[in-house]
Amino acid sequence: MSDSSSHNNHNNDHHKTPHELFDEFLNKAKELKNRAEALDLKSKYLGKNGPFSTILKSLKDVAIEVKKEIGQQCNTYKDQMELLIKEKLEELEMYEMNRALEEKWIDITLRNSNREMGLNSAGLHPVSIVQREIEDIFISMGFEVLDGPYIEDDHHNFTALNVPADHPARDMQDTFWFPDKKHLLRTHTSTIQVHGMEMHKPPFKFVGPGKVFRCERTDASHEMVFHQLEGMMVDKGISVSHLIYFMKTLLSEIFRRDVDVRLRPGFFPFVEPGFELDIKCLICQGKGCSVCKKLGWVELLPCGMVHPNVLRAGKIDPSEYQGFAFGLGLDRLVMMRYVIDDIRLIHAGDLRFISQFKAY
Ligand code: FA5
Repeated sequence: MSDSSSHNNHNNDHHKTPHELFDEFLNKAKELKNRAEALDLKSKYLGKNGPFSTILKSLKDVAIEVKKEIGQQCNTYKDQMELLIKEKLEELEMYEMNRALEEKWIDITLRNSNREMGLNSAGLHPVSIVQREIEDIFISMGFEVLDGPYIEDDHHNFTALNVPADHPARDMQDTFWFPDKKHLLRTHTSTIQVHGMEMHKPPFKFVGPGKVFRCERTDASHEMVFHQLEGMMVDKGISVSHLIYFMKTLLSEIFRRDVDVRLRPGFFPFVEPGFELDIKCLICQGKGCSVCKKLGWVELLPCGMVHPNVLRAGKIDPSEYQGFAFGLGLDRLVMMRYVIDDIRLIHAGDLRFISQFKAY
């Protein structure tokens, strides 16, 4: 079909006058959308095999006057067409350049929204996602968020937390000591309790998230560098029921569904009474696996009522003020929430793994 129509066109071209061809050219020139089309039109009408060349070639055998007249006519049209195409090309070049500028225009004052830069939740590390959510939950309940240093002294990591020198509880957490034997990498975020009491007079309530360091053998649920989130509330008349209320709120906000937990006595020198809050392992649904060490339960949220000695070390009178504290295992919580069966995956730094996590 297209073959036969082009054939017809060709035949028709043969009989068209230079004026008709020029008219036709002008009409087509109006429709030109880009430079490629303009160049195409040029070669069709002005090229060696174009209709004007064909007419000029066919003038060989006609009378000299006719030859002159038609030849002149053709050349005038050709010159005009040449000029018109030149102008059209310039015009289209400007238009294309402006359009490209508009399309590729970059507003350098805009904030970068590149996901891979980690600037929105799709690019955040799962520990950061959960940490921020917990911070928001506690901020909404009037808590402050505090920070503390990784390098601590004996006082902040142990003594002020009712763990005097030579106390056997120092061996509960294997410590990375500095060669001066005075400084260490904090083994828990409970150091932030001590800083918090230095900074604030009661009543106060804060959370303190961060990295902690222990010289431990790694396995599916243990890392040497991991994350905890400390919490402390001190006021008049604080009791275990406050503690349980805040822990329940935290877990229901984080999991947004019923999860089985159990509270059992736990020993930590800085709390009395002390509790271990375990969550039924969500990796094996309590059947027993490498994460829960075949127990069906995962230690997640140790907590208790702040020991009077800790309050005293923080210059707070325990007969006037009471408090509760907790030290959430943040990586374990991340594992339970996203059903990750090995803590080492969380910290291996493989972006293919890390970039899968989104906030709820
Ligand atoms: C403590 O570190 C206490 N400071 C917590 C505390 C704070 C108790 C305030 C009472 C009041 P523990 O050593 O059990 O406790 O660690 C707390 C949590 O951190 C554990 O329940 C667990 O979830 C997590 N955790 C402990 N060791 C590791 C590890 N090697 N790798 C990953 N997570 C760990």
